Amino acid sequence: MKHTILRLATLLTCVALSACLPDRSSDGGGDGDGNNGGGGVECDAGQIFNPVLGRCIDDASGGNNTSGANNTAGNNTTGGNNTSGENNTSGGNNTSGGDNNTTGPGENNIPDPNACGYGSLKGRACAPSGEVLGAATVTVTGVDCNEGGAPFTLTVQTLGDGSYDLTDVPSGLHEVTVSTGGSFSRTFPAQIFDGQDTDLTSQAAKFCIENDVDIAVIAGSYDDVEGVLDELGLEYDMKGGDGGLNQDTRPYNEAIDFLTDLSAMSNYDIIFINCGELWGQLNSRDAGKVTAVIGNLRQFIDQGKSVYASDWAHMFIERPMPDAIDFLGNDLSLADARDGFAPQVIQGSVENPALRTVLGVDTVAIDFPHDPPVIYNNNWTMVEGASASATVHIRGDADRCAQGSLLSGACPSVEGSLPGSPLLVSFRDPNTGGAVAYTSFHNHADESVPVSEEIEKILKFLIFQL
Ligand SMILES: [Ca+2]
Ligand SMILES: [Ca+2]
Repeated sequence: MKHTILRLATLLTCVALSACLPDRSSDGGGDGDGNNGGGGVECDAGQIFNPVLGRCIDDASGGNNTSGANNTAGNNTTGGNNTSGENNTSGGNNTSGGDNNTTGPGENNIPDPNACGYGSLKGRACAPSGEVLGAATVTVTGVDCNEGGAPFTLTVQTLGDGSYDLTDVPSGLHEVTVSTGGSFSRTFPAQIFDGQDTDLTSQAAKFCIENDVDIAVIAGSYDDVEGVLDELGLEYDMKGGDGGLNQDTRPYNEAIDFLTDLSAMSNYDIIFINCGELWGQLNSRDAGKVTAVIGNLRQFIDQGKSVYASDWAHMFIERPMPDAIDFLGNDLSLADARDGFAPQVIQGSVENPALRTVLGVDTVAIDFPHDPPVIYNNNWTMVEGASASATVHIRGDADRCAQGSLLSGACPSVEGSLPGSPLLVSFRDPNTGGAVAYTSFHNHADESVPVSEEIEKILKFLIFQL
């Protein structure tokens, strides 16, 4: 019994003095536990006093707090402005230290847009359809914080898969333009952070080439360039055509009405004229309008715009721009130029480096099939040279027709060849920016005979040069 009374007395004494047991909730200062910044406030167990916030906050992980700015213990020295230490998960303006700070040398730092230095920009160029665009030009323009705000321009060409990677880009908010050398482009802002990659690849679809180029297409019996435009997601207006093999006059009249109306033409940036019978029909039905059509096409090009014609439509670019492309023989003679034999497959040498980037090969098979009848292809229009300032994208040794009657479409066999014949030529006037482009080969009007994957890529590339 005596023993029991003594132990009870000791316990009562301890409660009164608050000194016998460790008191983890006592944080009123002077207790030596380091969890008091001087506020004189009692904090609960597992908390520390924050002098800036003026209240207790969780001390969740010892010296590395996971929440709350203005930590007084651990590696954080002041609120929101930690000057050292690792693994601060919130609070801005950490100025140095280890990982996960908002700036500084570690990993996973949230970039500071105001930090001046250099970063990189990655992405992928694409057509409006989302198809990748190889050999496109990516230009970044802005002011260089490292050079006192001096203007800068950086340029890179996309690879065959449309990707680009620009390094050593000054940090800051800049303007990025993706262009393809012709009418097509897209401009958007991009923020570059010091020491960081700005990688737009996963959201490339937001930055595809804009569908704001106005395109007119004139149909032709043997070509279907609009099928390629469809695949690229490009919009266009049909402006008549050659009326097909039955020589329908309604589309013919619509086409010639358009080509004799410069103001109507001027609503467009590019006119595509498909391989077909339109030139022959114009000369036989409306010889008096030939001069007006040629003059309008020339003025259209002089406005800085572009005309693409394939194969039997070649006079629509030869006549307004006679110096750009040297067609076989006398350039005013249809019979001279229409001498290509079909069927044949030409091993074309890819001469334009940009097109090589797109194709990933140096030579490409250019197929001139002969079947079915709608793509006969014999008597295809041959090129023997081009202006020194023109671009010959592809050339190859081409078999010519044995003497036959052009009017009857006869091309019974091979006789001779035209070595190194340009098969795809484009020309851009350095003064006006206007351009013409010509291909001997083309998409097929008959969809049951699709062109090869390479030819499709070539035609898509060509469209974006216009
Ligand atoms: Ca010529
Ligand atoms: Ca010639």
